[in-house]
Parts: sequence; C-alpha cells; structure tokens
Amino acid sequence: MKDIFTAPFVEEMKDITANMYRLGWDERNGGNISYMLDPQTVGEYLDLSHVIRTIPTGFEAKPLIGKIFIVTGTGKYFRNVEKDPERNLGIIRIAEDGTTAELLWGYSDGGKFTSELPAHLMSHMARLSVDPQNRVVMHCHPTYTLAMNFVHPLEEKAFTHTLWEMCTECIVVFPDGVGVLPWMLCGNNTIGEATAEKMKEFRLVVWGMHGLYGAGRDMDEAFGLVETVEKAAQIYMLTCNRPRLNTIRDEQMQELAEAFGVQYRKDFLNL
Ligand code: 2HA
Ligand code: ZN
Repeated sequence: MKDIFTAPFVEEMKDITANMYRLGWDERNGGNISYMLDPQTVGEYLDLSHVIRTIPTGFEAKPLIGKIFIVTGTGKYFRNVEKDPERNLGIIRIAEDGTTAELLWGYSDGGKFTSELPAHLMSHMARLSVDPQNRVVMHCHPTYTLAMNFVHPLEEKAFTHTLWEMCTECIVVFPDGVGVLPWMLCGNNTIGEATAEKMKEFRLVVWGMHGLYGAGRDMDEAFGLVETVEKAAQIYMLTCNRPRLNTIRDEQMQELAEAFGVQYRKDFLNL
C-alpha cells in the first residue's frame, strides 16, 4: 500500500486550498471543495474495505452510490489543510443506501465533511448528467466577485454580460455564462437543490451576496473558471465608478466566440 500523504489527489487538495487561501477567497472556514476520485487509484493508498465510521448525509444521492470523494471538513480552515491534511480533509464513499457517507480516511479529530455537502453532491449529480467527465466542485468567497454582488443587478444575463465585457478571454473561458441565485440560507438541501438546478446549465453559479461555485473536469478547470470570473469582477470594481470610455462591444464578443469555436449563450449578448 502506498503512503496516502504522497497521493496526487491529496497533494492537489493541499495545493489548491493553499492557493485559494492566499488569494483571499477563503477566510477562516470559508469555502469547500469536493473532488471525485477513481476508486482504483484510491485503492492503491487505502484499504477500501476498511470503513472508519459512517456519517449520514441527510439526503439521497442514488446516482453517486459507490463513488469516492475527497472533501474539505466542516469548520476547517483552508489555511490549515497544507500542514494537516488528515485532520482537515476526509475521503468518503457514498454507501449502498445512497444516504450515508463511509469515511475511509481523514477528519482525524472526529470531524465531518463540509456543511455544504448537499450543494456539492447535488452539483456533482447535475454536472455528471450533462458532462460525465466532471470531477470537481468548489465553493469560495472571492473578494471582487462578492463586492460586485452588492452593486450590480443579480441577474444572470446582466451579470454574465458585464463579466464578459471586462476581459477579452471571458466569453471564451465561460461561454456558458454564470448562473445566479438570490441570497439564500446556506448549508441545507434547499440551496443544494437550487445550486444543482443551475449546474445543469452553468459551470459557475453565484450565491447572491455569499460567494461562487465552480465545477470542472479537474482542479485546473474549476479553479480557472473561478479565477477568471474574479479577475473580471476586479476590473469591473476598479472601473465601475469612473466614466467608461471604451468597452468590448457585443459584436466583438461574438467575433471572439466564433473565432475560438465555443458554444456561447447567444441570448446573453445584445445583438
Ligand atoms: O464552509 O463557505 O458556505 C463555509 C462556507 C459556507
Ligand atoms: Zn460559503
């Protein structure tokens, strides 16, 4: 059996949480990540027949039965993952009943997965239904994106359009746009279901006045989506109270999308 502390998926979780913390997106216990793993790969590091304990998830995730995820812990700080991954992360498998998580490794202080597990697992189900290669769901509180939530209409077309206008790369990176949910109470199945509904259409979902969700086939895709939105939001916040002299026009965004051959939300442009 190989040493779990050297597993590439543990290294990836350490690296990404450290980066996100230093970018200021995950203050205190803010943010959470879930990453679906290949059982065969995990089996090289852990005895998959050894369940440390079981934890109820509080909802049914039938399509995920048998799937294994590495997930950040509830109340845990991204800042601390790098130095103590076994305490701050856990590897869980969805049990045969679809409503129980079997702990295979981690949460070593008796802890459990993020309170946002419903939003994560429901988002995995939604993304997998449209993209069988999706593996990562991440949530964070990126500063400028959050700032923009307070001064910009929280409406999908308008929000996406403004972000697309702020960086030439935006319409190419997230041609599917950004889904937007109003402020909602977090940590429950209701916001999980609402997030998952949006995730059928978007890889990025804003939680109004709270933060952002990103999904992707790997850590780079999910992180790249979030950082591109955050960069655009930063430019918006740096320019929104000054006279706008220049802008990327809708015809130019269309030209970009066509040149790069991406399927974009035509209805989010005003042509
Ligand atoms: O886990 O970010 O949304 C802390 C949060 C809750
Ligand atoms: Zn949050």
